[in-house]
Amino acid sequence: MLATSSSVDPQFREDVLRGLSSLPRAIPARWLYDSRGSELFDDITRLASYYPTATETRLLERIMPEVAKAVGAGRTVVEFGAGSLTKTPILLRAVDALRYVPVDISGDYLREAAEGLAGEFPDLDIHPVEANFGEAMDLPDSAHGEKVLGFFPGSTIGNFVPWSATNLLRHFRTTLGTGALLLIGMDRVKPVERLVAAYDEPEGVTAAFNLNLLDRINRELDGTIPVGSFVHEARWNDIMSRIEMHLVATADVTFEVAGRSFAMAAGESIHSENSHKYGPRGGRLLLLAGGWTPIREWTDAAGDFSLILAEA
Ligand code: AVI
Repeated sequence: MLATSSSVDPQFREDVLRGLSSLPRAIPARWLYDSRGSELFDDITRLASYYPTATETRLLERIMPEVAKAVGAGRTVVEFGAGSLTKTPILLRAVDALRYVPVDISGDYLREAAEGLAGEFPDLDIHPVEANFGEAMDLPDSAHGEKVLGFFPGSTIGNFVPWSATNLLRHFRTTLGTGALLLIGMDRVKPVERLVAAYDEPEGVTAAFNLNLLDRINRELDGTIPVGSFVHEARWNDIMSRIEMHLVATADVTFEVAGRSFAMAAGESIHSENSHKYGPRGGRLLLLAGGWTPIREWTDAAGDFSLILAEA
């Protein structure tokens, strides 16, 4: 069924039309996450080849006594992009959080996260905030200042190009206030074969996640993109230190989106996501550039993933 024009996010329409008209063609990664995309991303996190989720969860479990010591008890935990129901409880329990403020653009997702945690933490004051965490925002008073711990796991920072990643970190700083702490997950640079295998696995879930963007465009923007004439590709861009996801046309194609016509030649692609990978010093420098002073960094034994604690 076609979405009515009133139910389509005008920003989606604008980003897609601009992205398909520019060269190289690129659409911001946030549009990968409609409800189907979010389900597929959940499936990705359970794939054996997608190491970040399991590695970060194990690392969090291991370092929690040290984090708790560094952070102290009774904090308000503010999670940007709520909420990983596997990772969040580990942190809340270890730091004996008083208050939990999940921030997400999706109200449905927030309600689910809040309900999921309420049973497990009956004494925790849960205060969801429906907002775009990409912008500075007003949070409840308890979520500002020295007793606050921001949490940004999952290497989501990697999906932002460095100039926008530093802007994001500055917004976190403004939102959380001087003296706040931030615990942030960053995926590390590693051999290309492992990186590519994590983003293009034999099960084809990441391919489905990427191709779903074209289905979404067809559904919501009255598109006629021949989805069967596109394939998913994960490319390592060494100079930019990032995995890129592309949707590559396998034949010359023409199609319409929102009443506009487009043509792509075989081999041309639509760039749909960046996932930056950081070395130890690069990750800490990014934090410094965003106004945060790194205090500690922990990595798993293989050096695949790191969690950094920083102070505003
Ligand atoms: C959400 N984000 C951190 C994931 C990543 O690894 O960049 C998104 C993803 N894209 C493909 N697989 C996972």
